[in-house]
Amino acid sequence: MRSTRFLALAAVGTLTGGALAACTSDKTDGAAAAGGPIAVTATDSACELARTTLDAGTAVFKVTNSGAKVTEFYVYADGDRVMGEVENITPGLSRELRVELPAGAYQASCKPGMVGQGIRTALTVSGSAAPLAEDAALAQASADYSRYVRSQSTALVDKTAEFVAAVKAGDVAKAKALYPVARTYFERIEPVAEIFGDLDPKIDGREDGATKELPFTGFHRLEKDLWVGGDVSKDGAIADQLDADVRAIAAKAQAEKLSPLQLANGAKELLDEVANGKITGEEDRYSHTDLWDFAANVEGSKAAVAALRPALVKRDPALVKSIDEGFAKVDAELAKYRVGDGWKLHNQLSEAQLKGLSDAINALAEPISKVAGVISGK
Ligand SMILES: [Cu+2]
Repeated sequence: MRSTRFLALAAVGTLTGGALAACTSDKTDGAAAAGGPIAVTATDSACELARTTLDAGTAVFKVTNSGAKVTEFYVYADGDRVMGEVENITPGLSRELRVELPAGAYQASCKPGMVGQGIRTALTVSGSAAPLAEDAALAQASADYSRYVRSQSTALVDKTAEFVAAVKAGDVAKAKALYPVARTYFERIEPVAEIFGDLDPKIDGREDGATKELPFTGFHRLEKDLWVGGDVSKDGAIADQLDADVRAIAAKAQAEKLSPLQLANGAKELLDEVANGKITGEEDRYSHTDLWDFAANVEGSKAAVAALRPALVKRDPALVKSIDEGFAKVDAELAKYRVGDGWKLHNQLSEAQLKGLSDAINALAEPISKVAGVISGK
């Protein structure tokens, strides 16, 4: 689960730069633009797409934030199933999103401030295109990654049940020890979790993101009660709800088959999670166990890349080399803070040490962001 709080702060910092960004319209009509990226101009009150009728296949959206708020862009299928998303587009910035879309009806959505249903536009996709998974190596990537999701989600259910049992037994010390461990299984498969709408915020939402419809529940609610109040005697219902939500998301994740582009996008999203939630200490603000999540996000990203590896090696061996180097640097940086089976607490790290971690993540994010383009050939 990403945060909105720290992103709001980031937005303030970039306001001046953002205001200079010209609100250029890339509107081109018809055939001339058919092959190129679809320009999306996002402001605080509008979400303009240069085209809304697309050919089946890989669609490339180029989202430019011309507003003052941090925004994000989603492509939804029926029932608000997320086909693809790109978050944290700060004012003045452009980011690309590649999504494989078979013929059908979809909705595009910009979410200024990264909240709510967003500003929606209907998308119509027609015709047919060979799915990327027709390529044997890419089909294999999806199958391999599904196996990873199955193993992680099974462990997530088990470890969450142990954590929940400790909470319900009022064993604060045991619950505190199990909290970061149970979470690692969730954080590894977070891009899959985010496909399923409200389950992710129910399990992993923060207090400042809570609403009337989605009150403060899940891991972080119990984290607060364990670390701040030291009292979970009234949390039986919250604990049961977390157990049920985790079982529900695990069942859905196991039934899901991620497309090769969802794997590629997920590998990048996990690093964005690290940059925005973990380096800042935002995610585990009461327990300061952020480095457990940090390592899990990196491992999840690595697993997605590993699944895509045979396909990537064929298409761009140099990219694979720089990704490997990037992961090795992150691992070396992280290893400095290993303590037994776990990690140092976030508040035990100096600014300089956090900067070292942040630099390594940013250096890795650069080649990882190219994976989707290489996979889709677009
Ligand atoms: Cu999270």
